[in-house]
Amino acid sequence: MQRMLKIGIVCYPTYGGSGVVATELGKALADQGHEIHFITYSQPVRLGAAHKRIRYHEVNVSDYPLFFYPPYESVLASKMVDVVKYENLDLLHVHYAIPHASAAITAKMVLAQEGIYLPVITTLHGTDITLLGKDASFEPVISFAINQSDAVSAVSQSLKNDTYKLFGINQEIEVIPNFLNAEHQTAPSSNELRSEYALPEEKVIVHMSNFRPVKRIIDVIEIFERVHHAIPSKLILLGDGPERTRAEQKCRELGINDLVTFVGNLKQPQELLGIGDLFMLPSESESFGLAALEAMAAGLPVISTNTGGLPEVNRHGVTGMMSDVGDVEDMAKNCIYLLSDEKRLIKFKDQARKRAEDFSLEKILPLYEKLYQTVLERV
Ligand code: GMT
Repeated sequence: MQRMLKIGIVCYPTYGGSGVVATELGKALADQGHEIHFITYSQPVRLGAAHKRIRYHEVNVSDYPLFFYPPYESVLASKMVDVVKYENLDLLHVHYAIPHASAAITAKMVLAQEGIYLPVITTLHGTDITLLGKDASFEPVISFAINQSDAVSAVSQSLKNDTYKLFGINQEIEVIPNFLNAEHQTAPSSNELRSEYALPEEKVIVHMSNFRPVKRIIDVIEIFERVHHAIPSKLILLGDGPERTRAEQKCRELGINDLVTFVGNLKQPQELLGIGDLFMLPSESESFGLAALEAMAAGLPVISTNTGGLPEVNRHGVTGMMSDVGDVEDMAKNCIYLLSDEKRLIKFKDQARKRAEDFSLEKILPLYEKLYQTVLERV
């Protein structure tokens, strides 16, 4: 019989793929019978309703006049030590290298002094490697934290390759892809909701992200500007972030603001994804592309770039189409190709939905549980 574990999960609680994956993983593990302790600075957005096997431990950094930079990493490590000791955790699973993996390694060393062995599992999500990895000021600490972890996973083969390329790693890295939660697997689409955003003869194009520069939101708008002349359509933008104002200005400048809805952040985006016909993700870099997977599960073919882990999710000519980063002409051409032929669009929608099943919770969850068991068997 499988042993039920007490697991600490550390993640960014905000909107963003790594926090979503960590939270959904914790919820799924709790459903399996494990006891989950989230350790973060605020309640993870996807945590939702209370669960009898989920606890949440908030990390509070006190405001002290001497601090120019609040010492979050030290407080986080101390909190980890406290929760591991007093809740008798079996292991810590940290998502994102900086500062979670490095704080976990500090906690591990503190606990070792007291004779407590703390296994640390680190999951790499993307920009902790692809963007921060290029910044020499982080490199020694990221390499150390990865090498000192008891097990490391990356969300795609591409991210695994980048990690070996950018850091001095002597650790085995296991690829465990992103997965879909139960709501995404069952979300129905609604004609009534669709009619609030578009006329029956219009197509609905959707983009969802945290509007960071890496998402190239201006490309989304430039592509849509080309598409709507050929295909009557509307653009729905889900999410929020630093590029939103620039994106709004761009829509006004192009005179398409009536065709574009900025919805903002949604805790449960699947209902709106479900009314779409096509999803756009023209990212500069993307280690996996959870948003694309969530869209595919809702039956939206994906027009994306061919960067990072995207080709491991989106199949060119099957579940969507891919282009080089910045090639807005090609992406607009691909959108028109898919939207202009109803039979072709339906075929792509079915294929996208089918491909998303490869990343179901049932398929991916056991990979994490196996990783935990492997680490614990070494004790
Ligand atoms: O994409 C973001 O900006 C958020 C970022 C994060 O770290 O939360 O997402 C990363 O992790 C996701 C979950 O593993 C991946 O699906 C995203 O592709 C990845 N983002 C990038 O690589 C830019």
